[in-house]
Amino acid sequence: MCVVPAGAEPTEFKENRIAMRDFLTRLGIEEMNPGASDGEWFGSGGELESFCPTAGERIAVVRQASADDYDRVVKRAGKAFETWRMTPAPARGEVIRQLGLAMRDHKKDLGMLVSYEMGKILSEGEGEIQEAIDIADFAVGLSRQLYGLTMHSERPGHRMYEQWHPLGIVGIVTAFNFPAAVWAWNAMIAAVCGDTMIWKPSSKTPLTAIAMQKIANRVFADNGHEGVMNLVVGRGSEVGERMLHDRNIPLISATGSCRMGRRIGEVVAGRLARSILELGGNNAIIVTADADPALVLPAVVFGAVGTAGQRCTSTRRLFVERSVFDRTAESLIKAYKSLTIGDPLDEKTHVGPLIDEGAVKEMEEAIAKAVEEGGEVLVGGKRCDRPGNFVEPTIIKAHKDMKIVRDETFAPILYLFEYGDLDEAIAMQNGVDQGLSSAIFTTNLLSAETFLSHRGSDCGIANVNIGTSGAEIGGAFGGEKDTGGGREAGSDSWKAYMRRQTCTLNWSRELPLAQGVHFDL
Ligand code: UN1
Repeated sequence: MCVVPAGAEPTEFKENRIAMRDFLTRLGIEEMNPGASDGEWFGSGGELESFCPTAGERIAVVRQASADDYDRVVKRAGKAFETWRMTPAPARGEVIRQLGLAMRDHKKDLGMLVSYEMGKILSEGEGEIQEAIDIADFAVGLSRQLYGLTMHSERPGHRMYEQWHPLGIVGIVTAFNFPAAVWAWNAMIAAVCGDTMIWKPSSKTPLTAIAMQKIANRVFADNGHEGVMNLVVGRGSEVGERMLHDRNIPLISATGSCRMGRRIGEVVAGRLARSILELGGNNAIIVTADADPALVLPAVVFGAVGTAGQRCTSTRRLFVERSVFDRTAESLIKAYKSLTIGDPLDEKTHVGPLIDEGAVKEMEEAIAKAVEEGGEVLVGGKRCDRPGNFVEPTIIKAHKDMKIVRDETFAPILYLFEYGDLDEAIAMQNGVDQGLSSAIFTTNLLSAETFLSHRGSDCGIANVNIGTSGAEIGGAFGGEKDTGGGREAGSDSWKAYMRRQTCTLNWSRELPLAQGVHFDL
């Protein structure tokens, strides 16, 4: 089924690679890049290579940050905080407005870099940069709306209100699958809130981080605010651990696996600091008998195979009502067979490669386990017979006793289940440890509202007639249970990046105590 463009050899990408050097140059990526920046670029740790997952060639090398480099960055971020927090929030928003414009100027090149380094298709690469631009726009507006409440005091001549102050240095840990946008969710909001920050990107996608940081450096330097946004490319075991334990960092916002999040949550809670955790998902779509098949098909296919199944929000489980099961399965199999797998920079491609060899192995293991547990591969199931980390998007007919369906495998595997009534489908959907995203396809109001009710989906995101992935930045993004409970991006997620202060002001000439307490001297 693997529809791969003819001549699928690494040399096939040669032309692209030559064109590519141009955009890497335009983004300031060189053969050898320092990976730490507080406005200046430096790095005295070991070398890290970045590979293109499509053809496996080395794109460039990064000189990582050592523990000493990390300390230098923290110092600079702390110093920048002293002036940045005193800069009025709308003036901070103005810098982010300029950063949004600068990202617009480089959208095409950045989108190509994301696609080249991470392997998602070009349209999704550009979409990711659009998401970064969108959150910048959101943050600009927010910079004039960091509202606190006022309360009526129970005491005469007293006024009570709350205000929001910047928190300090925020640590941002991001994953390879969204190497630009998830940083932007955190960075743009943290910046207008008056925080400075240190970004530790995934070691699988350091170049996208360096390109984004270069743009940020330029904009912040033009405005005389170096050191607000900082980058540290380095090993989790070195700089990552140091960051977790660092009492200079009151908030760590991290995206990654549940295992990683558990470690971060424990360490950060151990020093009574805060974390925002956006961890694994095991997202499901429920298709009722009255669902519109014209919506179901593209939503499920994009949800399950978009970004080659490597989104936190990817659709991993599909529950289809018995009477429409065969019809739905057939149309999905047909659609999967028509997918073009190949160079993500080719506009005809639907599915690019997985990030690395390890991801291919994990997918193969998950499929083998599913078969062992009684699952039936309906389509796909194998790695593609070509160089690179290409795999066939796979649908497995599953039953609810299978253990593997409880795991998040970062690959395009869709487990297909048949169900009888909606309560059963909702119970199966909620019956996993993760709780990020969920969706129902139905034209029945009662089914839709049941799904959205307190006894419906237990996830942080619940959609009707929309797939599980591709959330807009305007809402709060995150999930429940093992997904970690954090919220990033829109709505009032900004509150996590600030400290709340409740203020009571006495403008009378008396000193009454609250709760009617008397204490006469
Ligand atoms: C992620 O996979 O970590 O909702 C983020 C989506 C994107 C963000 C995904 N807007 O699919």
